[in-house]
Amino acid sequence: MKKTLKQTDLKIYQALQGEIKRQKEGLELIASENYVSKAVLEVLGSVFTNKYSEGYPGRRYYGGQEFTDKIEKLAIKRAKKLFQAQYVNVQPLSGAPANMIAYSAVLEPGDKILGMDLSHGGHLTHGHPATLASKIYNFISYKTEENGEINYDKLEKLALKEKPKLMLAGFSSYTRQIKYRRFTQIAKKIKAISMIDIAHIAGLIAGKAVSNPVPYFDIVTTTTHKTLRGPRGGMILAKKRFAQAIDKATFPGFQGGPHMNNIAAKAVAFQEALSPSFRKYTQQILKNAKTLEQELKRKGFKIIFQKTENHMLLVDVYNSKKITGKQAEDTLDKIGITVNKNIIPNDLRSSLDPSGIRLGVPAITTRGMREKEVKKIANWINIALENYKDKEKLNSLKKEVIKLCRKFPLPS
Ligand code: DSN
Repeated sequence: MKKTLKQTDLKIYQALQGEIKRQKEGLELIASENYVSKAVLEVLGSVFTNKYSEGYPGRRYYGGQEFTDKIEKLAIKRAKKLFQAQYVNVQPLSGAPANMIAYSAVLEPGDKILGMDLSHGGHLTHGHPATLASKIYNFISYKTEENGEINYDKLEKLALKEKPKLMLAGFSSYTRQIKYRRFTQIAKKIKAISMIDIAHIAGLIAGKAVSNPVPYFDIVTTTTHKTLRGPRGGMILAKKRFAQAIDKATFPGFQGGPHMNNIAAKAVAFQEALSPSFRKYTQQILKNAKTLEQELKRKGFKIIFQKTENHMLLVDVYNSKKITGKQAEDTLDKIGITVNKNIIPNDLRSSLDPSGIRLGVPAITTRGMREKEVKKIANWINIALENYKDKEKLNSLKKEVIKLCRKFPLPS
C-alpha cells in the first residue's frame, strides 16, 4: 500500500502544513514571490524529477528522453512566443546561475562588466563583492540620481571611460522603467555586449503591462518564479548568434543535468502566461502597486525612486517613520504581512538592519485583491509601524489580516 508523507515523515508533513497555513492566512508582500497554479505544482511534484537529461532535445547523453525532449521543446517554443525571442535556454536552475552562465558564455575572466549598484536597486550577481562573479570579473557600477532615474548621459560617459565588455541593465529593487533603446545604444557605441536581467519584471513583460526589452538586448536573463508566476527557476533569452555559446556555457560549462520537473513546470507556466487572463493580471499588478504607493505617500512614507512603474515599492521607513527596516519587517511579520528589509541608495545603515523595506503586490494580486484591499493593507502597515510596541493593536491587526485572507483563497 502506498504511504503518505504524513505516515513516512511526520516532521516534514507538519512543516508543510504549517507553511500552507502561513501562506493561506498571511499577506505576501515580498516583491519576488508569488503563488503558482495547481497545474504548475502538479508537474513540479511529478516523475519528471526522476530523469537525467544532460544535453539538449535530440542530442542527450542518456537514453529515455522521449517525453523530456517534448517538454523542453514546448517550454522553449512557448517562451519564444511570450518574449519574441530568437533563442531560449530553459535549463538554468535559477536567476543567479543564469547570470553566471551568461557572463561565462561571452566573457573571459578579468573582463569588465558595468552593472547597477546593489543599493541603487541592482542584484548581488550584478557585481557585489561577496559574489563569485565579482571574483572572476571586473565589475564597475552605476547609480541612480536623486530623482530616482538613471542619468543616461552620465552612464554614457562612464561607459566611454571604462569601456566594459558587457553592459548590464536590470534590478531587484528598482521601481522605475529602463530606457532600453538608450541603454543599448550606449552599449553599441562602445561595442559592448548588452545584457538585461528581467527577473523581477518578466511577468509584466509577458503580460504586456511593460514594454519588452528582448528585441533590444543581446542577452536577457530571468527567473521564472516572480511576476511570471512559474516554478523557481531560470532562463536565458538571446539573439541567435549567442545560441551555441550559451548552450555550451550552460551544459557542460556550468551545470549538469537540468531539472526536468522544473522545465515541465516552466512550460505549463508559460502557457498560462500566454492567456488573456494573464494580461489582465499584470495590468492589475500595476494598478495595485500604484495604489499602494499613493496610500503610503499619503500616510507620510518616503518612497525611494519617487514612484513605482512596476510591481514593487522601496520605502524608506527609517527616515519617515523612525523604525528600522528590520524592526518593520519583524513588526509586519507579527500581523501576518510578509515583507523584506532592504537597503536604500546611500544607506547609512547596515544591510542586516537597513533603512528600507521592499513591498510588492504580485502575490496578493494573484489572490484577486484589488485597489480596495490594497488601501486596507496600506492602512494596516501604517498603523502597525506607528504602533510597533503596542501588542494589543498588533494582535487585532493580525485578526483583520486573517479575515481578509480567508476571502481570497490561493489559486486552485
Ligand atoms: N531574492 C530575489 C529577490 O527577492 O529579488 C532576487 O535574488
